Order: sequence, then C-alpha cells, then structure tokens
Amino acid sequence: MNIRDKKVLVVGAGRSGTAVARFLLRKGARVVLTDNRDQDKLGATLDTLLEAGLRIELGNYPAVREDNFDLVVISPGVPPGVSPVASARQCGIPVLGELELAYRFARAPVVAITGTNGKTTTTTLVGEIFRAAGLRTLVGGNIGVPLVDVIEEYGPEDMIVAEVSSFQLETAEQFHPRVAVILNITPDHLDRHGTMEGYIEAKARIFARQDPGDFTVLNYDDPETRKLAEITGGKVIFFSHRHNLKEGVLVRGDIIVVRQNNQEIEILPAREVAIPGLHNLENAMAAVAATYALGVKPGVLARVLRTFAGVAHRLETVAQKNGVLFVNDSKGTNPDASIKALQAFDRPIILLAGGRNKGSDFTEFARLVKQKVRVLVVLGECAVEIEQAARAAGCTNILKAPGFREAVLMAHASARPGDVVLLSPACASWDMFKNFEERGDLFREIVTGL
Ligand code: UMA
Repeated sequence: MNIRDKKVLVVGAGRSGTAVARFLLRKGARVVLTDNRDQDKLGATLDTLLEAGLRIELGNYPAVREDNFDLVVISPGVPPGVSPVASARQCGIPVLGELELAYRFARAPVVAITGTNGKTTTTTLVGEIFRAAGLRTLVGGNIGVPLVDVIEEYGPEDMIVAEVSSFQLETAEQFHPRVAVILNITPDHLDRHGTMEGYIEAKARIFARQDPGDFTVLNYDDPETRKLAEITGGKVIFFSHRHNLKEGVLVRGDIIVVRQNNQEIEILPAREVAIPGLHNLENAMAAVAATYALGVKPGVLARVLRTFAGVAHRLETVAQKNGVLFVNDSKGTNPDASIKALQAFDRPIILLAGGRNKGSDFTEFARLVKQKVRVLVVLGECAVEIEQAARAAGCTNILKAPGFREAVLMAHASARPGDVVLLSPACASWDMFKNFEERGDLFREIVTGL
C-alpha cells in the first residue's frame, strides 16, 4: 500500500488516531487529524506531530470532497455514520479503520482474539505463551497498544497477538488472521451496533477472510459463538469445559486435554491454572487451542498456565485491609463481565456499580446482585437505572454516591471483616473517566490511601 504524498484524513485524536497520524507522516503522507472535541478537551499533546507536518481541525470535522482527500482512516470509537465517512463513501474515497491499515503492513502471522469478555486476559496469556515458546511476540490492539505503531518491527519469524474489538472489526476488509479466536458473545455495545445481530456480524468479520489453512477457535459452551462454526472458512477448533468433545480442547476429569485425530494430549490439571474462576478456565482453554494449533508444546503451555497471574483491572486484588479485600475489576464494563466477577467470590460483596450504560439490560445482573451483594453502591450516569433494576430484584441495601471517591469511601464504611469491596461497574467509564484504566487506577489510589 503506497501512501506517500496521499492526502489522508484521520478521524479521532485518541490513542489510535494519533498513532495513525504518526505512522502516516512517517510514510510521507499529508495528514489532517480531526476530532469532534476541542484542543483543550483532548488528552493528547500533538506538538511533535505538528512539527512533523500534521495539520489539525479540532471541534469540527472538515468537509470531505473528491479533490481534498484520497483516504479516510477512522479510530475504533468513531461510529462509521459520522459525516466525513459518509461524504468519503459518497465520493468513492476509501475508508479504513486503524486495525485494517495496520494489517496491511503486517509481515508476521496474526493471532486475533475477540469476544465480549476475556479478550485482554486471553490476549496477554497467548502473548506470554508464545514468548515462553521462544517467539518474538507483539501483543497489541484493543488492549491499549495501537498495532500501527509497532507492526512493521515484526517479521515473518515473529508473532503478532492482537486483541480486536467489534468496533475495529466493523471496518476490517483484508484483515486475515492465521488464528481467529472468539471467546463468547453476549449483549454489549448495542448502542453502536444497533442489534445483537449487528454486533455478532461485526465479531464474525474476524474470520471473513479465513480459509481451511487457518484456524477459528470457538467456545462450544456459548451458543452464539458455537453457531459461527457454520459460517467460517477456517478450520474450527472448539473448546469446552462442559462437553466431552471428540475433537478440540476440553476438560476430562480434571485434566485439560487436546483431542485431535483420535489422539489425546494432556496439558495440565484445570485446578493448577493460576487465574481464578470458571471464565478464566475458558480463557485458558482458548489460549491452549490457539497456541497448540501453531505448534507450541504442552510443557510450555502447562508452565505458563501455572504461573500467569492475570492482568490489571480484571479481578485485580488491590489491597487487604482489616480483613476486607479490595478488588479492582474496572474492566467489568458490561453486565455479563460483572456477573462473572460476582461469581468469582464466595464471601459477602460490597459492590460499586454504574457508569455509562452501553445499551445493556441490568435484569440478570441485578438478580445476582440480590444473591451475592450485601451493600450496593451505585454511581455515575446510570446509577438510577441500576438502582431500579436492583430494587426490582429485591435488593434494599443500596447507597447512591455523588461521585467516585465518595462511592469508594461509602463502600469502605459499609465493609466488615471478611467482605470484599468490589469495583465491577457493569458499565463503561466514559461518563466520568477517559477510560477504564483511569477509573481502576483511581480506585487503587483511593484504596491505598484509606
Ligand atoms: N471521537 C470523534 N468522533 C466521534 C467519536 C470519538 O472525534 O464520533 C474522538 C474523541 O473525541 C476522542 C477520540 O475520537 O478524542 C477517541 O478515539 P477512540 O474512542 O477510538 O479511542 P482511542 O483512544 O483511539 O482508543 C481506541 C480504543 N477505544 C475504543 O474502541 C473506544 C481502545 O480500546 C484501544 O485500546 C485503543 O484504540 C488502541 O487500539 C478501549 C476500549 O474501551 C480499551 N475498547 C472497547 C472495549 O474494549 O469494549 C471497544
């Protein structure tokens, strides 16, 4: 793909957009970076990019015509309906997402991982496994490292492990991973994709280019994910902890095994997997399927699974104070993720929940809150919605916090020795924070200061 001297409009000046602008400038393109926010509201400083020749149009998008742009690149968080994209499509100007642009410069094989929940843990784990197997491995994508920034540094002998979101997949065209993993699909991002069908369609783009020489790893226990086996062109590898599969990755007795061509290879006892909870067993099995398919030895898999401790903001133990455990699950940005977090504990929970609702229904989440939560502290934009769902499920012990710090302090004041104070908001952070990391970091900071 030749972009020298091409006139490119980059929409969104967040992590992806600034990385794309940097990449394109390096390649000799003429780049305009635009964002619907004003300069003073942008987190990023653009000074070095401006010195490198970047032009910016902030607060409003520039008009896109046939004669002023050759290409438009959008950030994942920018919905494809925005005006520069609509105009570009009308004029026949190509529109790419950051993932698609990066992929066009990839030389290493790609293992791509998506799913509503567990993406970050599984991506990190798969990266650790390849590294332990001796491969130079790039771990990036939705996990927070825009691929475009580093993709060219990896050659055919190396490995790229990419966490990919439905937002990124929506604009995937030539994206063709050697292994595509779908962990699970439950309602999320419906405000962006409109319907569950739209969301699944976006996720399924992960394997749209695959053929029988590639692998599609699918969760057999998740109905929506299992169905996708019928439409992928890749060789399907199922994983399941509930079913005695003839082929795939499964748990026999307590042992995780790979079954293939009438052979069974033992990996390790499921109870020795270091990351806790049933959902993490699924993540571990998906990682086994993806890496075993590319030749990683069982001994390496067992070694990494016994030691890999998980990732920050995902059921991360922050502190233990006066018998109270404080756990940061800020990455719990939808009800399903927070349900999994609640299920991981068998002690009374003081739960902090609320933020921006991404079109989710809280009924099922509220039912589990009723069973497991002693005190619910609601906060953020959809505090009232969560409170109503919780009351309808029969919860009475509900506190409404005016801000984040107050919420943590209220939870702390309500906690008794033996309880866990759990931040697992079931919502996005975008009403109060830049991202879930910022929310989780503040939680950690407040807890440390208690
Ligand atoms: N913007 C516009 N117009 C719009 C919408 C946004 O101009 O209509 C601007 C915003 O003002 C902002 C910028 O676009 O300045 C933000 O772009 P972005 O939302 O794409 O965010 P980035 O900082 O580029 O981060 C993105 C991913 N964010 C989203 O998909 C929302 C990050 O995933 C990812 O780590 C990063 O690229 C690097 O690849 C985060 C995420 O929340 C973790 N992902 C969602 C999830 O996991 O559920 C999909």
